[in-house]
Amino acid sequence: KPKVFLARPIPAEAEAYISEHCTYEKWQGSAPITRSELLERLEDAEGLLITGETINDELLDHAPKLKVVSNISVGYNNFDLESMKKRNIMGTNTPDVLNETVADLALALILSAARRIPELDKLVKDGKWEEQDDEPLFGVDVHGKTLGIIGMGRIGEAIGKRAKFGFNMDILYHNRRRKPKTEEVLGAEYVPLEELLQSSDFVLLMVPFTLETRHLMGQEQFALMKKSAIFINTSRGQTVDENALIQALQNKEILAAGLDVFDQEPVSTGNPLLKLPNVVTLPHIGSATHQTRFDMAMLAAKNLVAAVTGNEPQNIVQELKSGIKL
Ligand code: 8YV
Repeated sequence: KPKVFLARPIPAEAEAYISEHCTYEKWQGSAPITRSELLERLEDAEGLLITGETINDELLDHAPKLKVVSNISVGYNNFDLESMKKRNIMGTNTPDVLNETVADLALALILSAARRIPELDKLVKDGKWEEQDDEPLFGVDVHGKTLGIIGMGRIGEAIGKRAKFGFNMDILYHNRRRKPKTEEVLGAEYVPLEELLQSSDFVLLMVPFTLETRHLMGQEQFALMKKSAIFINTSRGQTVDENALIQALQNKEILAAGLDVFDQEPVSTGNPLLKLPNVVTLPHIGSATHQTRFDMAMLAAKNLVAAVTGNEPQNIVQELKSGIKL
């Protein structure tokens, strides 16, 4: 049986599936595996199961037998695609199973920021109920407003559906390529980024993090947004110039933000974003429901097993598809 290493704990069912087809070792530490601990465990591994650990030359030099890295995550910005390509290492991710769950969370952030739910929650718990009727604590409407989605992939579309059919919002979008079918389903309008920023009441970022999307939102982009607009990020923190976001919020160039992701994670407690009352923060939990994390782990286990047993995994990432020899 091929040998694999599981660098993260996974549900028993996923582990049982792997054990039917592979011999495996797993990280059993109480804290997440460190880089050096990971590098030490790779000598015999033909397959590696991870969530987000950087896969680059350094790691691959320690893994002479490796055929596949299975990421329990749809985003794979942790893959150094060039080093994987030159060594013919397969990389897989877990698309689709998390679309609806991440979309639910995106709407939660929109609603939380617009209706100031964390601020008001705190107020109630602090015994200041009477203050809730003060106009300074009123929110803004979500229904009937314009949502601009930057990155109309599968998750973007699931968000658009909720906004359109649940909240009667108008949808603008910007994407690498147009999506005629999505335009039809959502009545969404494809617009240049500048127009999206100028015309949206809510600007939501749902792009993968790549060289092209790094700091996609910077000073110039925030300056184009309406002063009354709310910014939501459910993608990757590095797609935003965080200092520019902080400035835009502090200078009231935009109204508020809802963030599931940060440039540095875990976010440092000194980050000014955490001090702003009009910023709703979450610890990167877009996909974190019991069911969805289970489904992601199962899918990652299947991708791992397929690759090390000579079959084609369902989810080889696009950039690594060509040139893979099974
Ligand atoms: C991560 C995510 O997998 O799938 C992604 O791209 O960002 C998440 O679902 C999750 O944070 C793992 O810890």
